[in-house]
Amino acid sequence: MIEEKTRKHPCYSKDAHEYSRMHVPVAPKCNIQCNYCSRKYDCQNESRPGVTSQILSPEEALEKYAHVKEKIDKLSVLGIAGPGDALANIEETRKTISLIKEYDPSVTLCLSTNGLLLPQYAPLLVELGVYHITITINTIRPETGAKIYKYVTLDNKKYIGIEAAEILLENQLKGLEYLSRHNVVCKVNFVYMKGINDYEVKEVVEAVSHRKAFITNIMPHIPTKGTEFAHLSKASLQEIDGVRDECQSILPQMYHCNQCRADAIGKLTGRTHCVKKQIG
Ligand code: CLF
Ligand code: SF4
Repeated sequence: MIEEKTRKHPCYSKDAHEYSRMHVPVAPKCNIQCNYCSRKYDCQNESRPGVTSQILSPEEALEKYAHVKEKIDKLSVLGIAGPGDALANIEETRKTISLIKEYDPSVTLCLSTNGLLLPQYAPLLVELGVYHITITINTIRPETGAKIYKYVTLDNKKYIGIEAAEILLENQLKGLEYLSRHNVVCKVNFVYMKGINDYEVKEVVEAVSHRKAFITNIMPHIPTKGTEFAHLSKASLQEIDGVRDECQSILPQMYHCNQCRADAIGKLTGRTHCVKKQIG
């Protein structure tokens, strides 16, 4: 059943291009601050910067899903990808999933998260039947994490620096291990930031491969005005493809990510950021 769902998931299977995914923007809050993210926009761990999504309540999300399901043929996936973190808004996420699953039991449920709350909520996600989960892991080195994350908030306490990065990393890896053990098909996103984590791609792909991730999605950081990392230069399309090619022998790579917004609907429109023919 999960294999069949993966086969029809347009992000996880390059051949599933005739299938559509629909995001519902029900998760506005976030519990960390990435230095490449402006809170004015959607979560950059799955989104292009510079776009914002109107927040929906779980009931509105159901209404929209029902409407779209009528109109779009082969809508296979319902995803929650922000605009903040799906798990930092667990009540809204849980309710949305429950309502939509009740309405359409055949739907494939998907979400993306920074992973901070996975140790707490991974069992709930498994119970809810979410078998496709994306975790963004940008480094496995706490000293690099301290450069990427301004702070991490957990149990009403704010952490900074190496301590914050260690907490986030530990939870991401623990979460990935738990989900893999429970047959969840995990994708790991990596935001490739020149001069920050560009020499760490392989070690991240290796670390998540050991923990049974299904695929990695190496995405270019898109510099955003008003963020700490606005000054970083953007990797070229060829550079990103080159890194993906290098990592192919470790784990399958995604070559067709659209870096969607939190309210994206429809088929993946092809390679928005890369020009080379898809080989993943
Ligand atoms: Fe959405 Fe993400 Fe699920 Fe896909 S997107 S939560 S896995 S249903 Fe897909 Fe969009 Fe790339 Fe994400 S193209 S940004 S990888
Ligand atoms: Fe922004 Fe997403 Fe990072 Fe939260 S996890 S700070 S929404 S990029």
